[in-house]
Amino acid sequence: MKITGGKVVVCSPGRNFVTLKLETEDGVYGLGDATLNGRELAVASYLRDHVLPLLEGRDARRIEDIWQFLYKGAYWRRGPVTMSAIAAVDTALWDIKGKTLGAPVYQLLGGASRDAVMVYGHASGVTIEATVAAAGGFIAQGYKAVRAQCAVPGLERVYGVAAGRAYEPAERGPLPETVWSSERYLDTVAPLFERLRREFGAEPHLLHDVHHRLRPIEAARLGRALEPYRLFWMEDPTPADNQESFRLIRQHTTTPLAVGEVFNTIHDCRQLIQEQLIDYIRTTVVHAGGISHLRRIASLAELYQVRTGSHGATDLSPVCMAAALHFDLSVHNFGIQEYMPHTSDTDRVFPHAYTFANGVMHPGDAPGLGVGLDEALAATFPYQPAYLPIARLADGTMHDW
Ligand code: EZ4
Ligand code: CO
Repeated sequence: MKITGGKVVVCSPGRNFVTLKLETEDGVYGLGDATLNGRELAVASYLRDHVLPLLEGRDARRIEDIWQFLYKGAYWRRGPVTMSAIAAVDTALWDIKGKTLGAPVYQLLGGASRDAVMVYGHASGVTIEATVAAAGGFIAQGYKAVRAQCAVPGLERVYGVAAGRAYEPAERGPLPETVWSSERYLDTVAPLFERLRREFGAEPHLLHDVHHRLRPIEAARLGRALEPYRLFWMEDPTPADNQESFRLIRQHTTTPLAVGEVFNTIHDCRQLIQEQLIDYIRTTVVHAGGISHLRRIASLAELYQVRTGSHGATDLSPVCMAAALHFDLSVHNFGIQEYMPHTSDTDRVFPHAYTFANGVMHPGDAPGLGVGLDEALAATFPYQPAYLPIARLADGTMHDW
């Protein structure tokens, strides 16, 4: 079954998405998400100018061989642009295989290991009480797990806290700049979780995202302060460029640690997993080489009792969300899946079979991924430059994400 060609669709139904559509000689097509938030067009060009010409005429059934061909054959390995492009091809090929065999992708991955996929929602607020109210809204909708982020007194804007509208990581227009203070932030987190536990008791899972903002010793102190509130995880406590940083955090706290949304290969987390420095690995389909590579990461993690917790913010398109859900349902050491609903325009551009009810999701049983792409509608939402905010300290020093 030869690949006859493909196209890269860039659209912005509320936010930017890059989607690969691979076509085969018998008319079956597959979709893959290639969205790299704030750097979208680099991946679009990588696919259009460098990958699609190499795929024409290849057998779409040979998923593993095409993955190795794109990874080893490029000479220039790894990196978010390369690995997002490979991910899009891999995801599209799994979609094609499922459609060809008349099976949902999770059945090809070994079948369901559970009935459905537990997800967590994002609660935030400008005060602790507003954050508690937002978390209550999720729990009332049946969510079993909620991430909570709160504004910090004295800081004008804090990433992850919705500014009166749905939380969206990127912003259109000029590059947003924010001022950060780890000292002020550190004073706010434990009181928030103390209040959340008082309100909701022991039952709901509570999560928190540090967004790589702390130094290891600060993160260790935060993890320790949060121990009484039994978090499901503390996410991205410090940048993981140096994987050994996590050893210091680990020595000081039993709060579970999650990391990996910015990782793009197994090599970024090999030490973290093998030395059991983390509890959850958050790499996802689109940024880490697709379903094939994510399964390798999960298999390594399984040996060390590390579970998965895939990234699932709105900058991952419904195509990635569907792929993640097939992965989550099938992989044995699944932990949790992040879920932020897309805008209704995005849902109309990408009609999908996956569903949410009572705090869990299911990818559905449509053949392949179970996601479509309305190209005519997508064309009415042209690309709009948008960026994640940056953070500087009060004296102007650029700060870590
Ligand atoms: O910053 O998706 O856990 N979720 C997050 C997200 C990420 C964005 C980056 O594009 O941290 O908000
Ligand atoms: Co995060």
